[in-house]
Amino acid sequence: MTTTVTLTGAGGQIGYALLFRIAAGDMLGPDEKVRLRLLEIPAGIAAAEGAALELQDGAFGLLEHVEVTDDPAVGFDGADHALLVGARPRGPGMERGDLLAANGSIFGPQGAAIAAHAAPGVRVTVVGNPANTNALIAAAAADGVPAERFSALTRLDENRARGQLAAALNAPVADIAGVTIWGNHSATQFPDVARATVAGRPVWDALAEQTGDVRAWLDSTFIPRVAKRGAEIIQVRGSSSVASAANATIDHVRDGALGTGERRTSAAVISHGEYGVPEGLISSFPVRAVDGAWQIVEGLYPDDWARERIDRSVAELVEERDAVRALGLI
Ligand code: NAX
Repeated sequence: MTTTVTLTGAGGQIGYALLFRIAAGDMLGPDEKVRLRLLEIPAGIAAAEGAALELQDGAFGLLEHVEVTDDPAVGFDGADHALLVGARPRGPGMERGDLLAANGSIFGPQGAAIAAHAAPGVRVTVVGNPANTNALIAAAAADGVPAERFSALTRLDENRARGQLAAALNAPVADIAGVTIWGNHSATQFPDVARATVAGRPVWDALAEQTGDVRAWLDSTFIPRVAKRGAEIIQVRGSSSVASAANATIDHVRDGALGTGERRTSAAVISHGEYGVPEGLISSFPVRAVDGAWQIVEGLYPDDWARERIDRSVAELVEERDAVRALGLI
């Protein structure tokens, strides 16, 4: 079997970090051959072509073919997985409305091209920001492709949260499970540890021993650190998160494709009203992946303290949806 993977923004930083891991089999497994389609805008074509040369030099046994194009019809042709990484960053003086409009003009046509050219079972992962709303725009434009096939990345936030818990509890990160990211991939997100465990024991109990007042620690230290980690990376590294973002994308797509079993993770997927999140929003939830499809895990009722924080992030998603609706983008 050969899987066709389309990557937009393939000439960018995350693209460069992703391509070699996909070719090495980290995303779809060590037995799955891959055909790569690198979709860029004209300004990014040379960088994508350079990456394609290096892919050839990697002599990856699983990599069957690489195509570089600036034509979405060619880029999405036969795509089984579309990774939408390329996006328009916020420029100086750009208002939020301008940013949403600029990205709408990318993700709308890409959604339409996916509907027209991708494989019938295509699965779409949106990384480019604002990721949730870009996914909403792409899904709305992809006539005939169920919105359930679209997801946006909040796995980086979950991985960051697990990393912070591991550090706080002085435990191996592999022992931390069951963290949920709710809402928007933005500073309003709510990283929820209420049902998280460390080596099978409730994280909450371990944190209580460590911090005394768990909620105070979450509010003052943990939540802002996770939610603003992107800014921290920029400040320390002088450049945005790249390898960790690519790693989370690999984790997300691999889980979606190969399944999670009983393990829960987080992804932004379409709401059917679960947990009171308005229907039709692409919001982050606790999820599992079964038979190639994301399923929201129900029954993990948040308490009032968590509810308030989830509602705040969901309210931001409603605002973003209303803004793109007013712009005629959905
Ligand atoms: P770069 O600016 O390095 O690369 C973006 C690439 O996309 C450029 O090569 C550009 O030419 C290309 N591009 C722009 N419009 C395109 C279009 N219409 N079709 C195809 N390609 C197009 O950014 P990079 O650091 O790679 O980040 C990519 C996106 O990921 C950004 O929007 C960034 O905000 C977002 N992120 C999302 C994260 C998440 O967790 N959801 C975390 C990391 C990252 O911040």
